[in-house]
Amino acid sequence: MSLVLAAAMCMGVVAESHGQDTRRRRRTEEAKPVELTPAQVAELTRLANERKLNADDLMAAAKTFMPSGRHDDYVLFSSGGQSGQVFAIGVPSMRLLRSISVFTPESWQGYGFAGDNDHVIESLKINGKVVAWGDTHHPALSETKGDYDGEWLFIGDKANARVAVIDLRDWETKQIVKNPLTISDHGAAFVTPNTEYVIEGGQYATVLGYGYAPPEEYKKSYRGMVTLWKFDRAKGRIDVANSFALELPPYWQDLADAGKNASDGWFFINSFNVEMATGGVEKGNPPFEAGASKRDTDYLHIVDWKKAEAVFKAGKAKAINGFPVITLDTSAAEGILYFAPEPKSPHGVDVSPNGQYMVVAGKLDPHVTVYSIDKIKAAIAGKKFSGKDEYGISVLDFDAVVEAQVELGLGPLHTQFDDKGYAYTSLFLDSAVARWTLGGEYAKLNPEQPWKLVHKTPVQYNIGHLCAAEGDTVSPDGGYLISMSKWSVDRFLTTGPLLPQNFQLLDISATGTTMPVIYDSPIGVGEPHYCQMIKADKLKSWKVYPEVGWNPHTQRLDPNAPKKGQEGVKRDGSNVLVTMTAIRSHFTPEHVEIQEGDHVTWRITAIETTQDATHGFCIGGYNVNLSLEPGEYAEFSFVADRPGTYPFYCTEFCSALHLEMMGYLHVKPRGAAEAAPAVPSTPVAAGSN
Ligand code: CUK
Ligand code: CUA
Repeated sequence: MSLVLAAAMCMGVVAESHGQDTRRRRRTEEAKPVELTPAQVAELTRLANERKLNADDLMAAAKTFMPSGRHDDYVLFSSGGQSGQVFAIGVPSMRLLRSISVFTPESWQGYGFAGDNDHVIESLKINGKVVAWGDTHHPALSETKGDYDGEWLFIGDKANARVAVIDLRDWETKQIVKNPLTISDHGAAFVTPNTEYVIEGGQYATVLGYGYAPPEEYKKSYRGMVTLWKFDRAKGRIDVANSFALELPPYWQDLADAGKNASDGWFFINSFNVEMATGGVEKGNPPFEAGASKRDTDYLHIVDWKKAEAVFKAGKAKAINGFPVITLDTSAAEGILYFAPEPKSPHGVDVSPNGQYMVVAGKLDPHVTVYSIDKIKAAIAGKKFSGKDEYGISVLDFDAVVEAQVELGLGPLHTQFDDKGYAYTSLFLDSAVARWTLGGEYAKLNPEQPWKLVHKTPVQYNIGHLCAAEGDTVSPDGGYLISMSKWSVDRFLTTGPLLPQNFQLLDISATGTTMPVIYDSPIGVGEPHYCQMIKADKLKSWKVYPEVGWNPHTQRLDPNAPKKGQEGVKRDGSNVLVTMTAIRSHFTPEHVEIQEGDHVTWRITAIETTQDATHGFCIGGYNVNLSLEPGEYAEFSFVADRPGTYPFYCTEFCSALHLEMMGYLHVKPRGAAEAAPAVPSTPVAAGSN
């Protein structure tokens, strides 16, 4: 063996043993109590003055800085807006940990780049057309007894009415379902307290089942809907066969939230455009924005989902586009759906941790309106109705169901909760986060009067959603709150006319009027809407796949996964099967010789077991790139319709000899002078290790 080769292999060995490298150190323990020397205080003061930092800035830095190797306390799962993805961000450092591909192909993760018939691309088809993006709005972590359990994450695509299921063991998308009734949605996804159902609420009314009717027939033919997707936790998939929907009037349903504790068994949906305005500025009609805001009230939809489930199971749903739908008549007759008036164009509805209160924020009303589930139940039982809507649904008497109205400021949108009896509401027009007190059993938790505004912290600028630590569960943690500010304007360096959104971290650990912004984080990849913040130690993520040859799509060992020593290229007519393994720092085999026109199936196992020893695999010109995480098995196929010599290589810098981790795909032109060489049909000898 030459010296050079010996040295190179040695480097490979060093790289391969990296996982056990004792030089790696991570700071997990708390540092010793700090005592700054006078010299350090002087240096810190000098630095602060040099960088123009005040005492609050130093405090904010101390609250958010993560020493190298220290882990964050929380993970924020954020919608990625038009990027179609989910972002995972550490809190309090606000460091981006990962983008999870959901509705948009993404090459680093090899998501949608596995040749022809890629299962991701197949799953993105709507009516036969690949729709390769999404407008993700509302992520929903799976819950057990109303608390995040860290197992699954769901997210809706507003543009195309799809819901995705992400497995939080490997943080990969496992399933995408397309709503069979509606083209676009909005109130997705929300889960019931034990993740029995993943709820997908709609928004813009259409003719259910992708039908057509002119706007003149709006009231007669257009409808809203809410879909209850049954989640099968054992299978980790939405069980479409046991899912159903409710027909709703063509009011534009907006956000939704599931009841919990006192309101378990119910869910709540806002609406706007109860006016049923049909717009048409081009014909001299009032535009939607005016037409949909004429009335003083819209309707809070109150749904008894346990009753709806029983009605569905009793076979009383009617099929639309092959999907079971409980009609408005059935909902009215069975007492599944009720309305309560809610002030002017509401946006968010959020259920308090004890399930007692539903907080509705009206975009055009400076108050939040708080409904009580006890009062709602009593009003339904006592038939305290103020009438019926045009579709026969009973409207509850407003005064009979409202607990409080709290004046907060301009443009209230969304509300979250903490562990101290406070609620937090985003004020879009005021550009502020309002802290206010809950009443009832929460009144004893804080010193202020119940149902009162306590404080407003300005944010920059125009906050949409906000998110407190586990702030929409039965047991919020308090401590941190994210302001998902829509505009950043002057907060960062200018990035051309398109500017990032601004996630701002607020410290909500103190009571009263202390609630400072302690970090600004630009999000330059899409416009996120909602996010949820989970305690990091609830996540039980895999470090590597459980076994070598693991198929992430089935989440089990795959019988087709190539094993070491069995690699090779086999031909059957014009079908070629490539069986490959990948390990630092080589693919086996390294040469793959085929004929133009061959149908190629290519299987690769990453036979690594070391954490983070990920390889990539690309074939330039054939639109193939895979991410081969330790233990992962992947398969792709393509038709070799372009002859030539194609280097394939590893796209992750995996070792000192990463650049050498390559090989050639030789596609011989049809009718080349030399007859096709017999490609080896016996396994190729394994590599040098
Ligand atoms: S929506 Cu975006 S700010 Cu889609 Cu939840 Cu309120
Ligand atoms: Cu494997 Cu680079």
